[in-house]
Amino acid sequence: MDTLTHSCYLGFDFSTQQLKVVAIDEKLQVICQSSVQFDSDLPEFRTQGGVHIHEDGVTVTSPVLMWVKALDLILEKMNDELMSVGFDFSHIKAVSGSGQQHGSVYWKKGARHTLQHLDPASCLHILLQDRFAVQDSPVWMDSSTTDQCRSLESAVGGPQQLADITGSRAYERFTANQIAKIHQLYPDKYNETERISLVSSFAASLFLGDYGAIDYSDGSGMNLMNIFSKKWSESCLKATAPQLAEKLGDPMPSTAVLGPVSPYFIKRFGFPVDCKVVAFTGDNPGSLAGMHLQEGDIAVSLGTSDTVFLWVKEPRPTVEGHVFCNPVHCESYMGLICYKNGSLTREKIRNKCAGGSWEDFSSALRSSPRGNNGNIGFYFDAVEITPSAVGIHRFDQHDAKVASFTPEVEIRALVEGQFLAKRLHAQKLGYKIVSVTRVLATGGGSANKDILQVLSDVFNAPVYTIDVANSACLGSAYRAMHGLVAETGKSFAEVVSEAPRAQLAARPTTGAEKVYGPLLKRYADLEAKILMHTTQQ
Ligand code: XUL
Repeated sequence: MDTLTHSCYLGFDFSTQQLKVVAIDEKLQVICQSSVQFDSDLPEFRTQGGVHIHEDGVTVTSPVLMWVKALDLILEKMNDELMSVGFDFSHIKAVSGSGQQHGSVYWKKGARHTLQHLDPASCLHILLQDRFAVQDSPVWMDSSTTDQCRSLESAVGGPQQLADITGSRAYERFTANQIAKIHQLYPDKYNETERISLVSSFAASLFLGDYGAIDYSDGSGMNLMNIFSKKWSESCLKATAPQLAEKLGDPMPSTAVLGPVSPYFIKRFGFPVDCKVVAFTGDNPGSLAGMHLQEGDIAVSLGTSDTVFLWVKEPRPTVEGHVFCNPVHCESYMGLICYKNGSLTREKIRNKCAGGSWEDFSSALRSSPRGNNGNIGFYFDAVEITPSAVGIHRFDQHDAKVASFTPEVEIRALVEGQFLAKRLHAQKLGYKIVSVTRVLATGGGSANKDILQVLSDVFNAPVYTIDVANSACLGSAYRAMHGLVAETGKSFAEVVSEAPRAQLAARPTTGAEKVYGPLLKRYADLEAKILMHTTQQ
């Protein structure tokens, strides 16, 4: 094998329940992968699903040392995995990674010095065991900071004003509100803190042997960074905690090379001296890279909850959804929208209207007209996130509220309604459908061709399916590769042009836009109505 094809790149994903790693070669082929499950591989930390849910039911944390120990473990495993395919750590040109978003790590004073002088004879979790001011890191599942959210919003003039600066209104899981809580409840721990990292930049720091910068994309999930100037917002910093800017360090582009891998990795594992650490980012931005989303694309993940990622050029932050800096293209943005009523609602309507059969559900979609003769439905069994509303609301072609639909109309109303909502809220965040737009569908629901045909018609764009089981991890490996050439102006799209392609699953039917353009307008008006009557059934 020649030296070029014998190089590889590592992508890590520090997610909620596990740490994963994937290695790719120069041709972007996955050569091997490994994972550590926190609950079962590290039972001494006694987590469930990788977290501790505290007695109050709203505080959710993970032990920071568990993440460190998981890295010790996965590197040992990966050594064997690489050997089994004829590689070893000396072939690695660059590493990057992603982490669950919003979670925070509090390094104790003196920890930087420790990171810079790690003894290669010992494990990371032993070397770093007393190096954190806060042992239990708050994670994205925490919802204990409502007071801090309201106070941050009022300090900057309200929720929309905060979204205008940081890309999102205040959310409990966002890092500013978690930091404010730590400062208020444990001022000593806050004062003992030398550096605050996100899960992503904490992981980068381990590889770097120094504090790794927070990247712009994951930094957008903090309610602290101005997503346009890409600097910490003075008013947000001030409203959160004292001396915060110095504890955060300056954010950096997501494509930046942070530096060479630390001597610890060279001596302990045999990484090459010129192996680079490319900025780590959040798992959702990592997935955008893993799916190689391009300008104008939208990714729709149809799972328990539905998630939408957007590539946006000119974002318009709102109080619904999030705008992050784009992880692979400095001048662009990414939108993220979460919908709570996803596959459980689709299954409920399938059970009620199609006798539990996806086949019958599909045939109802095939035999009903596009636009559903003007009938529109909203199906929010659980309180919806986007928009904030609840209940089942059905409207006929004259916008009159009706109590029920026939099974066939109900099935189409559900599917069209879910996709109209996605298009509506994506457009509200500044998303524009352009001639090259692709809709990338993932998740369990994307297996159904008839659902995908409705998706294609509603967006008037072709739908492609893509397997994203490892998207954040794979995206990190791609980003590691791109990071090495980003400075030369080479685009991420060029670097991943040889990566496995998404498969075309549906094309829009001729005339679809004539049906769904006007329907979208009506859907938006009706949605505004139900916001005011959220308890009606
Ligand atoms: C996004 C979010 C989660 C985490 C967990 O805002 O909170 O998706 O990133 O993986």
